[in-house]
Amino acid sequence: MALISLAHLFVAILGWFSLNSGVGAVSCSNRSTDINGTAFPPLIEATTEDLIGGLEAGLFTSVDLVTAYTQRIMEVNATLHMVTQLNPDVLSIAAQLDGQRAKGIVYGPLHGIPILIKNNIATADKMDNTAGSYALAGAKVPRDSSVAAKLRKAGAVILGKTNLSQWANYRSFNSSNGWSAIGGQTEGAYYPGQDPSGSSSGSAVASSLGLALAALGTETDGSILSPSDVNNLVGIKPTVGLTSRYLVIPISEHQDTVGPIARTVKDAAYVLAAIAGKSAYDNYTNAIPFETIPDYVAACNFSALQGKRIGVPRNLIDLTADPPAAPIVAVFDAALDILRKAGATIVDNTNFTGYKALNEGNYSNIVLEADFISDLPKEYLSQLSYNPNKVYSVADLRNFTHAFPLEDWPERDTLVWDGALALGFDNTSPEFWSNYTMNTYLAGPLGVTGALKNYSLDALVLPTEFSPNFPALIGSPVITVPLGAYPPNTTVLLNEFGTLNATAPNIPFGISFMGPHFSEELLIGLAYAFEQRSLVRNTITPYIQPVTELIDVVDAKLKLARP
Ligand SMILES: *[C@@H]1O[C@H](CO)[C@@H](O)[C@H](O)[C@H]1NC(C)=O
Ligand SMILES: *[C@@H]1O[C@H](CO)[C@@H](O)[C@H](O)[C@H]1NC(C)=O
Ligand SMILES: *[C@@H]1O[C@H](CO)[C@@H](O)[C@H](O)[C@H]1NC(C)=O
Ligand SMILES: *[C@@H]1O[C@H](CO)[C@@H](O)[C@H](O)[C@H]1NC(C)=O
Ligand SMILES: *[C@@H]1O[C@H](CO)[C@@H](O)[C@H](O)[C@H]1NC(C)=O
Ligand SMILES: *[C@@H]1O[C@H](CO)[C@@H](O)[C@H](O)[C@H]1NC(C)=O
Ligand SMILES: *[C@@H]1O[C@H](CO)[C@@H](O)[C@H](O)[C@H]1NC(C)=O
Ligand SMILES: *[C@@H]1O[C@H](CO)[C@@H](O)[C@H](O)[C@H]1NC(C)=O
Ligand SMILES: *[C@@H]1O[C@H](CO)[C@@H](O)[C@H](O)[C@H]1NC(C)=O
Ligand SMILES: *[C@@H]1O[C@H](CO)[C@@H](O)[C@H](O)[C@H]1NC(C)=O
Ligand SMILES: *[C@@H]1O[C@H](CO)[C@@H](O)[C@H](O)[C@H]1NC(C)=O
Ligand SMILES: CC(=O)N[C@H]1CO[C@H](CO)[C@@H](O)[C@@H]1O
Repeated sequence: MALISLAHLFVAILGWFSLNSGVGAVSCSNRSTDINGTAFPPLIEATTEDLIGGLEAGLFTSVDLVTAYTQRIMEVNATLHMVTQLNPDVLSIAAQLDGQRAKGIVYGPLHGIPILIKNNIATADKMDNTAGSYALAGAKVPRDSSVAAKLRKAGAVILGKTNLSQWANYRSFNSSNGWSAIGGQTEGAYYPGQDPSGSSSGSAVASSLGLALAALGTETDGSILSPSDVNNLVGIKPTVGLTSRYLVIPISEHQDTVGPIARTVKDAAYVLAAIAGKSAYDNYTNAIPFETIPDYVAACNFSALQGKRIGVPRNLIDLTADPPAAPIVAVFDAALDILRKAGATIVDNTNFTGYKALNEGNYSNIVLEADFISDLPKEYLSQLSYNPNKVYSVADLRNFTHAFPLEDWPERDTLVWDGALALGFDNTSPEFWSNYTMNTYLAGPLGVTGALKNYSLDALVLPTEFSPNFPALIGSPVITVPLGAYPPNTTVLLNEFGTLNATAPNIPFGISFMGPHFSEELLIGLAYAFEQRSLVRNTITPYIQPVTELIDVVDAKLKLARP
């Protein structure tokens, strides 16, 4: 359900660009965001605890929050295309949650707090779930996906659906990150025409601008981590099986996972706590090793790095990579000193010895192709209660896409599906199993789990650009935290499709913490301790921001009440 595209970039020297040139920019307003004389942060910074505090104090309601976020979405959506659909019932849902809070009924910390979800996570309501394709427009599911149901049970308000790289980037070799036929082209907010990365592009752009508290993304290989990386965010890619994939449009049962994309580690921890846990509909969740899910919010401990051994698999850092990694690596190396000062021991060159064989082999492509051929029909298409275009297989989907002009074929090809269909086997075959075994051996014992064991490490760190692949193949967790941004003298480079600015001044990047399966509690602690010591996020300013704040909504309401 989610892959980033390999970024082989054309170099286009578009000259120097000074920051804050302000194309449609409304940044750094000094306007007070106080509500009724009580200090309240701007929504681009407001945390879960700020929102809980405001709701509990009666400074605003969940309806006010929904109203403010909706107005913010409308302010920037025409430029950034990050939200494809708003929940038409959202105001009545918020009003109901407000009523319950007034009676002292609070489902949990997220009670009444708006969250956006990626347009491949199904909800049994008036919203579509399409992976951005007209093939699934109007299709219906029998019930909520497990994660949507868990969000509702936690009291969260599902505000709308976010745009994505179509089919979570599992269709084409020549499309662009964040493009879908239904959602158009998502762009990032840190540079005009910014490649938002993907495939959870809209979730990341929406979180980055405070268009909801946070958003859910999905990842198969990089699709939470990479958009979080370039949009100045915290992304948690959970262990495969910690969050249920039931009624999430799949790519690979072995690699798909659902996780939060948020502005702070603690916000991400609140959302992960709401969606983690067993589901009768996804038996990979039976692998969860704890009776009760750990307290991820309590794991946010400023001292968590004290005494930890942290490795750097240096051979994954490719200095010849596109986009150019040198500015990132310089900031990353400086960050290692922050970890040391926080009491961690850094063990450098804990290299992943499987790197070369993994890159030279084709095992991981074969695993995804065979999984997709099996999983899309079995786990999703056959589960639909209404399938208007009668798309039941990858072959049907290819035919639909080739025949439907808005799918932009052949301009954007379907070579990924063509390859999967040509493979000739699915994930029940012996060929699949031998490839899967090689893949997980090279990425595990000769990769993540091997390095952790051989060097007696608690965790590993990498610039996020290089972190997704090994953990993806073995289903182990990763958390990315903001680290820095490209400097003003950065040369602007286009994406491969030639339509977006993939590297440019002010485009953010992050640092990733990786650990063993189900080590989210540990990783959240490490990520939080780093975040609180570096506090990078609020030093990087988007070129475009909405201006609506809660105070505007509350004022308008008071004026209405007393004209
Ligand atoms: C905000 O305040 C600072 C310091 O008072 C001032 O330099 C800056 O120009 C103000 N910015 C705006 C957008 O008013
Ligand atoms: C807002 O302030 C007024 C006057 O200070 C006070 O009466 C009212 O209770 C406050 N409302 C909220 C929601 O805090
Ligand atoms: C987002 O923008 C697109 C393009 O302008 C528009 O068609 C769509 O309706 C907008 N989405 C929302 C939720 O308003
Ligand atoms: C990419 O950046 C260049 C240079 O700043 C700018 O002229 C161009 O409009 C941007 N591309 C898009 C798609 O906005
Ligand atoms: C998991 O569920 C699938 C059906 O969704 C079933 O085919 C498979 O046998 C189950 N596996 C285990 C280990 O229970
Ligand atoms: C925070 O971490 C430190 C160092 O590991 C530990 O001593 C302390 O007990 C932790 N605090 C909490 C509240 O868990
Ligand atoms: C690890 O990789 C780095 C970068 O490729 C290399 O310089 C170093 O020699 C390697 N160390 C070991 C122990 O293999
Ligand atoms: C796809 O379309 C081709 C040509 O129109 C047709 O021959 C074939 O049967 C179709 N395949 C499926 C799976 O519908
Ligand atoms: C994408 O690739 C297809 C062939 O696979 C080609 O027909 C199409 O022109 C390409 N699109 C672009 C924008 O290069
Ligand atoms: C992987 O799949 C290919 C078929 O595409 C097969 O030839 C090969 O034997 C499989 N196993 C390994 C370990 O390569
Ligand atoms: C940008 O400036 C830095 C520091 O002055 C310098 O090291 C770097 O080479 C420059 N980069 C480019 C692309 O000119
Ligand atoms: C549902 C929705 O919002 N669709 C819009 C997404 O963006 C494209 C292109 O900008 C529009 O044409 C759609 O109407």
